[in-house]
Amino acid sequence: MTLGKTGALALVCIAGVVGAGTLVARGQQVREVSISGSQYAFSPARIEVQRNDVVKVTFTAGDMAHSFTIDNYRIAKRAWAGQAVTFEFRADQPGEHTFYCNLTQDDGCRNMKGTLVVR
Ligand SMILES: [Cu+2]
Repeated sequence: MTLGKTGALALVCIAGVVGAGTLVARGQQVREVSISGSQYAFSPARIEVQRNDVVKVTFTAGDMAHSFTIDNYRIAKRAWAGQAVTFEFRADQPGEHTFYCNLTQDDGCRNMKGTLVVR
């Protein structure tokens, strides 16, 4: 087999996977969302996405370390004061999901709550 034939076969394989929708589903959107946590509150406190969107979150902590936690999605990301953390997840569970700060060193963090709406 020549190198040229190998290359052509590889291309066919990649095209097949994409066509089957296993790698990148048709109509899938990447939603970029910026959220900040400061003074015991998230801003914005409500995020709406479409089901199966890939949600790319940039979470920034302001005054002190905070976390962005969603139990149903097994997400728990901590950002240090003045720093940001970026992560992605696929919004495959419809409904309303509470996000909160799970850090325990400060009582005020218990009041940090927001809602992720997956339509
Ligand atoms: Cu906090």
